[in-house]
Amino acid sequence: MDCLFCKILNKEIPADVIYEDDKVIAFNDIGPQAPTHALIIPRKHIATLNDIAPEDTEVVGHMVRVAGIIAEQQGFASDGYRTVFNCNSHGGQTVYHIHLHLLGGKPMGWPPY
Ligand code: DGP
Repeated sequence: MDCLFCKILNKEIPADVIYEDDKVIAFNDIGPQAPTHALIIPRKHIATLNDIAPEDTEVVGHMVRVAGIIAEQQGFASDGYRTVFNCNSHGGQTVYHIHLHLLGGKPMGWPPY
């Protein structure tokens, strides 16, 4: 399967990995939009949010929990942070392996466009 994030998972492409366990890994985004901009991805290839199956809900919940763990580790949990899932073209998704963006370390505005 020609998936960039599967290649990162398989260590075929290098990445700055900041967290990993049996279900997910997290690494720094190549084009950071905040002092911390990490991507949390499941080890299972799931192309988009529309492809989440009933048996995937545990890992998706775990991705959100890992965002909080990283925020604590990086020291901005209490100040706050932004998490984003982009889905398909209107959502701005460019890599078709679901990923949770974690952005922190500065105040962020809303709406995000
Ligand atoms: P999205 O637009 O939501 O699909 O986000 C994809 C993100 O992936 C985007 O913020 C840039 C990041 N990205 C793309 N290619 C690479 C790469 O090779 N390495 C890393 N670390 N991040 C990448």
